[in-house]
Amino acid sequence: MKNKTILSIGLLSALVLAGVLFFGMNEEPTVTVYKSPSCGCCVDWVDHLEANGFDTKVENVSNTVIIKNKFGVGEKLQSCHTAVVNGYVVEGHVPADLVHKLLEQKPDVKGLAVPGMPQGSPGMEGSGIKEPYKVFTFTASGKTEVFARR
Ligand SMILES: [Cu+2]
Repeated sequence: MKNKTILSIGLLSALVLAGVLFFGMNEEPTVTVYKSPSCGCCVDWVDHLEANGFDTKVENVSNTVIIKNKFGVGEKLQSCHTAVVNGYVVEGHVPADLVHKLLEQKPDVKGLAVPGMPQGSPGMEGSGIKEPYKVFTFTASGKTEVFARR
């Protein structure tokens, strides 16, 4: 009887350890967000990422254009903030579920972008207006494709 109890405890510990390892490995990577210090909707987008399982690191920069040029975000794709996660660039108010999808599917692109700041996109809900918008993939050479419509 005693041996059985010890065995049970052993099995339970092994299961718990396996669980910790499993979830540990599935943890989402940190998203580094570059934004200007005064950007409010950028902070709201960061909150949206956090609420959807991402760890974030915010870098306030005085000139976001330098960052956009550095990460190859073309003029037509530009928004307020630029983020980097697992080597992918995420420009603007991209919904978190699409960032998860990007990291799962690992397409051969530079990143995702929501150009401008569409009303109703994550972090842009303030007005209550919901404007339809497109989420694009873009490549280093500037080729874009529609990844999702919201
Ligand atoms: Cu914004």
